[in-house]
Amino acid sequence: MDDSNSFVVVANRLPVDMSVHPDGTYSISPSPGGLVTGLSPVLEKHRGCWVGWPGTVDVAPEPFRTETGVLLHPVVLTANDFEGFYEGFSNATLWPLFHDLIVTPTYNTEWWQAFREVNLKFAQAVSEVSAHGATVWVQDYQLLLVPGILRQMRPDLKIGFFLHIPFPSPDLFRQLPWREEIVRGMLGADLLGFHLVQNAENFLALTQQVAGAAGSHVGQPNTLNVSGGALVREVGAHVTTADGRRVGVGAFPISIDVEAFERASTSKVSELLTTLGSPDTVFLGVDRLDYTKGILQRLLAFEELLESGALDPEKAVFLQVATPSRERIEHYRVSRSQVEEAVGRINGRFGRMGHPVVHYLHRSLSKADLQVLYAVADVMLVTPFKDGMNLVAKEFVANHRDGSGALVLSEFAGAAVELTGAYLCNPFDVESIKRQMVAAVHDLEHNPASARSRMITNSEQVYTHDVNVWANSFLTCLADAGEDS
Ligand code: GDG
Repeated sequence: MDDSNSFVVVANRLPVDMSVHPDGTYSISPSPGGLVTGLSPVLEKHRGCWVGWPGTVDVAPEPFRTETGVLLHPVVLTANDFEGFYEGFSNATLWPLFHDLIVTPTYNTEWWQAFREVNLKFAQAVSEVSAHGATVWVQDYQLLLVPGILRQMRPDLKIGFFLHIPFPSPDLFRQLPWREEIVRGMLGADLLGFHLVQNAENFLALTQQVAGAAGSHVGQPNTLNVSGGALVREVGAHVTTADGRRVGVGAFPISIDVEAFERASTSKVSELLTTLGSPDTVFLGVDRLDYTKGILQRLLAFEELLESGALDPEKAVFLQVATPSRERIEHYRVSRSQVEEAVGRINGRFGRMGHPVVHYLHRSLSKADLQVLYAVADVMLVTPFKDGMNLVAKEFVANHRDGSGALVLSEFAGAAVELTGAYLCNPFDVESIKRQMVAAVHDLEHNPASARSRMITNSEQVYTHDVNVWANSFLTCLADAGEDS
């Protein structure tokens, strides 16, 4: 037991993937994802402790420090925990519900039991490693009950919670059979952070409807005064709980670590361009292979533009990186086969030997390789049906600080609030994606000053609102939060 940590982050996953080999030894490699991208720099700065699951069932390594000084404290999950808590309740109930029912959520009581038990396990692990009066930052939808459990176990802790995915409208959330317990769990925190003002407002409206029904006395929240993208120094609103605690509620749009940004080498960029046949226009998509990300729709848009002759298959290529994700869940398997069928069909129709029009990778790339893709791309396509923020959009923008390139962005991505120089599209409408792809290509070719000014607007936003602004704003508000009303 190590109870000396004064800054503890707890997230479902550790920032590493562990694999167990047949001889019982294991190896550990970094694992990509939005949460890791956002939190790693913060923990490195605080030399903090990260509590989470290492990605294997029934076994976990002893706690260890990473090269950058972060103490990783693994939580052991069983195969049953993994199925009920992770694949079930987290990813087949909460994920679709919080992403506005893009697929239908499943409500299953056994999954809910597993979710409660595993949240208890995480809270116990945090309680063991946290020093008296420590600051604990709980991350994301898998751990919605942890703030409430921790508050009971360790009233001395300062507890913050940040939700990385959207918070749905109260009308949707109220479908959840266990809604009161979830809201009460969240209200165990001193400060609740969301990406967008809209998410925070949804939560505030809900506490009045649901937590009131559960016996909490919910005060009238102040007006939210934090606008998306603004430097947040004050919490916008408060909720007063039954036991008289004030819980801060605010919008803290996450961002990327621009300090760690390294430009791809020019030789690698031109090497890749040559490999691709030196096309005039490179379109790029980079996503976890998730049905919320709208990968199929953007491929269809590309196909229709080739079909109509608006794009020339000799002059345009589409690169799509789809990182494997949640592969045992049915909706993810369906989504993958639809994407791969479309890739095959488009190449069959418009490619020629040695010259596919769509280059598709279903694996995880190194950060350095990803930078090369961002640098090569003329038009980045980020077209989720719904996304809390979307860091890929911000990474592309950071790579084009010189004003080159263009970003086609879904109006339903949180990032759309800040990246006002993007070509906004409605991802449910293939015509809208097509229109914005064509507009972006047109501006790059015929109206470069306008394209450049749009990208400069985007990159200025990202460079002045990086991940440090996000973390410092949240942690400053957390330090002030939690006083009795
Ligand atoms: C959730 C929310 C929110 C992807 N493929 C590779 C790779 N990545 C990295 C990207 C980016 C991150 O993963 C993905 O972040 P996103 O924000 O785009 O999406 P989610 O994973 O869904 O993240 C999201 C985020 O949390 C943070 O709050 O923005 O809305 O859904 O950093 O670069 N990295 C490497 N190889 C890959 O193949 N190295």
